[in-house]
This record gives sequence, structure tokens and C-alpha cells, in this order.
Amino acid sequence: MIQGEQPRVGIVHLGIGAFFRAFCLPALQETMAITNPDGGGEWGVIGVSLRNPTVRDALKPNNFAYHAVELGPEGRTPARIEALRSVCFLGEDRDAVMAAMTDPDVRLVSLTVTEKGYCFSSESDSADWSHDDIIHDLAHPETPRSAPGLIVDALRQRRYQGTAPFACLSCDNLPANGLVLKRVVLGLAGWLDPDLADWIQGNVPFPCTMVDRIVPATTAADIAAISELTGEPDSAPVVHEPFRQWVIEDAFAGITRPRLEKIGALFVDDVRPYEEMKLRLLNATHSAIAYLGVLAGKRTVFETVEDAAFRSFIERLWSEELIPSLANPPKIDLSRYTRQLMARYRNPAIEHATNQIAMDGSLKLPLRILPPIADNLAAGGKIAGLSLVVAAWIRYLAGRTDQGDDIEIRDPLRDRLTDAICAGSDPVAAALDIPEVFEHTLATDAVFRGQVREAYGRIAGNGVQQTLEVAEHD
Ligand code: CS2
Repeated sequence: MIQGEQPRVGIVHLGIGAFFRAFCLPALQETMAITNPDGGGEWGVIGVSLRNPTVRDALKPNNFAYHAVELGPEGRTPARIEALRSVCFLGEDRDAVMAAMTDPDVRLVSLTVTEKGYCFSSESDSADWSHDDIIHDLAHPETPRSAPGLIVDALRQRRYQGTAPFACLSCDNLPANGLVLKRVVLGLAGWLDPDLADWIQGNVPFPCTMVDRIVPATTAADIAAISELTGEPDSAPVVHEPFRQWVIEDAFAGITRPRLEKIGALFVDDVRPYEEMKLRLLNATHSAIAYLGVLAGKRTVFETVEDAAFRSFIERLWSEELIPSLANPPKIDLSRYTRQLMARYRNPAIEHATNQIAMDGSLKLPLRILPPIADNLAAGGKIAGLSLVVAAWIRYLAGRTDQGDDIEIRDPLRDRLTDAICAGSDPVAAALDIPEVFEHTLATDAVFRGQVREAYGRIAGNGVQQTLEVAEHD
């Protein structure tokens, strides 16, 4: 809870989902409790929903306060979060969104819009010009609907008004997230007005970040338990694990920022080793657990890693394929990091659904599973375990668990993927030939193709459980 006066708004956040509310907002509130112990502070947040009004409508009755509840070994520990000053839904509150983004007091625009929200194409290393939102934003630059489009429009107005720019802080799980955002923003701006693109290039910082906290979706049971615990009705609480890690590139070009180092955030010159460590050790094994777990009928991460065959598969993935693919970040012991990860997965209070992590695989695999495969292939290292994960993803796209139950697939490329995989007689070839997921060199690598095909044959023939049990005794 914030003592005394409420903080002024200094941040606009695009994509006000559970992760931001369970990770960034508590961190900002804790920072202000240290830097402004008597209340006030300058890092209150206006949240923006780009797609629907659900979060705004759920939070409004409580004046945008909600509970972030830590699920630890001692049970549930709620924190009342009041640093969120308001939430706007772009579809209905566009003027308020633009007023906030052009307010000189706003010095930071942060984002959690997930991988797909960047509309980035690695092929062009810029905006994905065929993306519906990008096509829309180029045709209607004054009423953009993508996050990068909104940033371009706000920066255009700030420049016109003579207002200093804000820093753009991507808090999504993609390598070089700041750079990706910068490329798309510059691509869009350059198309609309090359002078604006030059101004952005020269004046707007896009620091990269690595964010880490496991935030499962809030369930109806969580909502009931939290209201009982706090004695306050709250229809939009969030739940999270105790762990958090925030590494931020110290590159704000003189723009004032919250002093997040006060709560343990690490400001560094180069975020890459940290984000690579997290993507390859945490997110890659999360996806492995997700696809293998869904196929084996396991509902949560906890349930999956409680099974010794799955746990030993994940441990071997770390030691034989993932750690060897990595550069060690300064002062971090990677074996210790993976032991800590397994303990986080085995937190019985966290019900992190395998099917939640499985979504958007066409965007996640190229960021977390395929780069270590490519690196290991180049270095003559092992890829058998990672190939099994790719095979499990293909099998998942076929839409049935090993018990024959339907799988609900959520992915922006869902129809294309499932049509390709279910149409022909060779699902592996059909999947590996999708260029948005598998870049040419990897897709045509005979070793990789062979290992995925072989792994697919094993899980299709014997099921995931038996495949992993046999592998455990190899
Ligand atoms: C997960 C991540 O859903 C997913 O893809 O791997 O959301 C993961 O929980 C976070 O990155 C943890 O920081």
C-alpha cells in the first residue's frame, strides 16, 4: 500500500496484462516506497489495453488498485498495488492514451505486448510489412492500432510540440527486445516521414531488458481465495512466484528513470548474456515442458516435473544441450541457476498451465529452441533433446494428446500450421517447410531433419511418457 499522497504519472505502459501487473508495477511501487517514503513519487502508471476493455473494466470499480499475491512456501502473501493510476482501452479512450503519451511528465513508455505485438520480421529486420496492423497503421498513421504505431504517433506529436521524447522500455521476452522495437519504430517512422525517423534515431533510447518472474493465469479459485484473504473484493488480482530478476541496459540517454536498482534490478552495459541465459535455460525448458506435458495429459508445469522421467529429460537438456550452447553471463553459475529453476518449477503453489505456455509456439520456438539447435549444429554438439521438443510441437499441432483428447491450439499461424500438418502424409516435412518458423539453413540441415523425424516417430509410436522413460535409462 502507498503511504500518503499518490504518485504522479510518469510512465505509460502498453499491454496491461498479468505479467506487467505482477512484475513491473510491484517493483515500481516498492522503488517509490524507498525513494519517496512519505508518499508521492513520479512513477505512477497509466496502462493501455490495445485489444479489449476487460482489464480496464475489471479494475475501475477499485480505482485501479488490485492485489499482487506471492505464492510461496509460506502460502499467499498479498500486496495492494496502487501505482497504477488508470487504465485506458485504445478502442474507446484513444484521446486519453495520446494525451498521456504526449504529457511532458511521462518519461517512459514501457511495453509487454508479447512476441506478436512487435509486428517484427526477422527477414527484413524491420516491421513486418504484410502484418495487418502495420498495413493499417501506414494507411491511418493518426489512428494507429499497433504498439510501435502508437509510439511513432506519440513521438511525432512530441517532436511537433517541442516536448522531449520518452524512453521506450520493452519488457517482453525476446532477444534484443529494445533493438527489435527500435527497428520496427524506425521502419514505420521512416516510411511516414524520414525526418521523424532521423529525430527518433538521434534522440530516443530503446534500452534492452531481461525480465523474469513466473506469472500463471489467475483462476476463479485464486480470485475467491484472495478476496477472502484480504477482506476486499478484487476481481482482477494477479498471482506470481517469489522470484524476480530484472536486468536493464543502462542506456537512457539522460532521460530520468525510476531508481529500480533500489529493489535489486541490475543496470548493465550489455543485457545479451542474461537474456540468452534466460531464454535458453528457462523459456526453452518451459516450452519443452509445455509440449511434452500437454501431449502426456499433464496440466501444469509442477505436475510435469514431478514425474521423474520428465524431470530427468529437462535436466539432461540443460546439461547436454542448453548450457553448452551459452556464453556465461558475468558472475553467474549456470548449474546453480538451473537447480534454482527446477526448484521454481517444483513450487507446488504455482499452477502454471502447460497449455498457457504452449501458445504462440510459431513465435516462441524461433527465439528459444531453434537458436541453441543452430549453435550446437555449428559446433558439432548434441541436438537430440531439442529435436524431440520440436517434434513434440509438431505433434501438438496435430491437435490430439497421447490419450486422444482434443488440444486447444492458440497461435497466430494456427490455421496455416494445422492445415499443413494435417493435410499431407509427412507432418514433419510440412512443419519444417514453414519459413516463418524455420529459417532456410536450419530447415534444410539433414542432421536436424533426421533427428526431428526420428523423434517424431518415437512419440507418435510410443507416446511421450514411454519415450521419456526409455530415454531416462539410456
Ligand atoms: C513462459 C514465460 O509462457 C511462456 O512462454 O515461458 O511467460 C515465462 O513464464 C516467463 O518468461 C518467466 O519469466
